Amino acid sequence: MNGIFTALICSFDEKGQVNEKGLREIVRHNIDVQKVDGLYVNGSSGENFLMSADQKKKVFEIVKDEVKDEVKLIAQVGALDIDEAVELAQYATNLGYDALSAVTPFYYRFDFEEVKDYYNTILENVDNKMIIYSIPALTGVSMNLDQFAELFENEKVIGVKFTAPDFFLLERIRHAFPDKLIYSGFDEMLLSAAVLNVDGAIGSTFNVNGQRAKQIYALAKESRIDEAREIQKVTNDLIAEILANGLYQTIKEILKAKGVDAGYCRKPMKRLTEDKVKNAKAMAVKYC
Ligand code: NGF
Repeated sequence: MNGIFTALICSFDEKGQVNEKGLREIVRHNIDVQKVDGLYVNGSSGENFLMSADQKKKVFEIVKDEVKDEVKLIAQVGALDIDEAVELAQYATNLGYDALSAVTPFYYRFDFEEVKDYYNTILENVDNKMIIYSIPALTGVSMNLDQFAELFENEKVIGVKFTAPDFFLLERIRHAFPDKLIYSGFDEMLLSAAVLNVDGAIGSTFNVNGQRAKQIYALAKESRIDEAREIQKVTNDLIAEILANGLYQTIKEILKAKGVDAGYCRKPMKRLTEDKVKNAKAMAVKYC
């Protein structure tokens, strides 16, 4: 389960329905062109929180059918409706997903006991492993070292997708839990996280920049930091342009420029203006 995992984007048609052909093409592009080690399915980048439970199941099914056993698959099943989270966890497990992940429950400012109960409830109902999805900037849920330690007490909790710019906490978790899997969640900080000896990374921009991410990660593991820094610099030039232009929409437009039917985002995410589509096409030529 180590290495570079793409946080898979999903192709939707003009009406916001899952575009199966496009989704399969995105999966193939990630495996055949970006050559990533695995896919993280139905995360933020997959527009998970904009989809119905049936759409999420459809995505899990199509992706597994396309991938078979070519790369590792992590299913993000977190949902505010805990029954839905359990149902999705069981569904993805039955399909053969290698591990589950669930975002910390958000919106109602749950206390830590409630967060812990959420993970334990999912895991009591499914025979699979769990990677905590911690992304405080979007959920408002920050956990300290002791709280991660409590979650890790459940042996089925095998790691964390750590999407925060807190390298002090990251180092403390690494030091305290050498046997848990830590995935870096911010692509623009991959090198810094890799130097702290994370086990891999999960990111949206790997859909279009996976090859560079793999190089950064491999070079860091070999302590070839100057070379890795050069590639992180080009990567961050691209990420800065993507973020300024509209994150998921731009990734989709870059993929379209490469011949992948990446479709549109679901509402309320907006369409890119013509100028921004042009910017994305220029990024495809310059970087991808
Ligand atoms: O898209 C976000 C929101 N974060 C992703 C990743 O951490 C989570 C990150 O790759 C994710 O993609 C998922 O759950 O599907 C950023 O997009 C990237 O570093 C650019 O900032 O923060």
